[in-house]
Amino acid sequence: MKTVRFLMVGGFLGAGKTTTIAKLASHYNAQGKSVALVTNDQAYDLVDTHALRSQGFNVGEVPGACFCCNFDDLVQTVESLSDSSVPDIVIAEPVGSCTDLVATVIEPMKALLGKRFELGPFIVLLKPEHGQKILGDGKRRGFSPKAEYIFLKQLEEADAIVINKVDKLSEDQQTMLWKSVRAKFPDIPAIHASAKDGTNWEQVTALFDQPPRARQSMIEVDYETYAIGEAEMGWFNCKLKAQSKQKFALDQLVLNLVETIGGGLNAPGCEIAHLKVIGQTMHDAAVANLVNSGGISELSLASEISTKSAELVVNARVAASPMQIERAVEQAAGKVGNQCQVDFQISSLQSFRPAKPNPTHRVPG
Ligand SMILES: Nc1nc2c(ncn2[C@@H]2O[C@H](COP(=O)(O)OP(=O)(O)OP(=O)(O)O)[C@@H](O)[C@H]2O)c(=O)[nH]1
Ligand SMILES: [Mg+2]
Repeated sequence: MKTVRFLMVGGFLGAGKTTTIAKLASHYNAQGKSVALVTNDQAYDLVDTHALRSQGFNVGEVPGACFCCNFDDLVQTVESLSDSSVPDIVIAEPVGSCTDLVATVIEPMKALLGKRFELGPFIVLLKPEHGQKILGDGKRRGFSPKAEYIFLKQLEEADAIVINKVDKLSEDQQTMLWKSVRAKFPDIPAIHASAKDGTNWEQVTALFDQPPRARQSMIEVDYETYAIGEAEMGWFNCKLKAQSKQKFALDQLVLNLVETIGGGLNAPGCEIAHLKVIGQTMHDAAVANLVNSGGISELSLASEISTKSAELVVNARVAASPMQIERAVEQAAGKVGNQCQVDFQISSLQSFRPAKPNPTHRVPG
């Protein structure tokens, strides 16, 4: 039986996991290897799944709970991806607010499925937009200490840390993050890279080619703190049908929506972790993102088309109440609809705060 290499790419909400996974998949495809991807979320209707499929990738989805709490679904999804032809590599993206993934996903995979899957290293991306606040001088805070706890635990369990988005960091910012990572996690290899422009990409792929680090023990995680930190995040997903008598530019519409929703959430103590909108027609897709409060909304996938109708999906993870996010989305739909002469119909609305993590398996520390 063929052994499948299983890779998981960690990192906080908006760190660049989906971007990295797409780039890795293209890299392996170019080497003649077949790749299957697995996305994951606490909710349904995932922008990432649509975005990766629109780029032609073979994607399985584990919705409704994170990998650690839904381990059996992860295994089933990976198995179903191999139904027609077994991929050489499976790359999985866990939920960006999860931690303790080595003890609850990687080690159980090894123990239960080690004959069929060759586990790769657990590489965690450092999100600089929040890393600078959390690892910096402590003055510019975004999240509460309990949510920051998750950010730091994610890095602590990494086999290697990739400080991502180096293309948008000044030399000083790079140095600051580098020194903080070295001081806080002296034993974990780290590199700077950009999943977007490919800076240090060879080093990134070399990391993923390594075997996992031999571990003496698992990290310690206080599940009470973890649960409170995760529940600080309001989770909101919905679908929108956009229709107009005249053609509208799809890229501009999704960008406008993200900017306007972000503007509506610009309140003290209300930090955006990741707000993303995908707009799709039969053949094209556009994705807009905002990864921190006060940041700049940007297009991560451009469609370059105009259309009279599109299906949109909004995924928002924000340190705010689910009601606040829902109101901001509804108001933004009204405002952007008026500006662009587009009629929006909202459906499949899901909003909640994540429940306390309850892993299916956890190997003892
Ligand atoms: N400038 C820059 N932007 C990046 C880079 N990597 C990712 N991004 C952008 O960061 C945003 C979030 O990227 P994603 O890949 O969706 O992040 P993610 O970690 O998958 O986010 P979640 O699934 O919500 O946890 C998008 O706008 C990306 O274009 C990078 O290396 N440089
Ligand atoms: Mg993602």
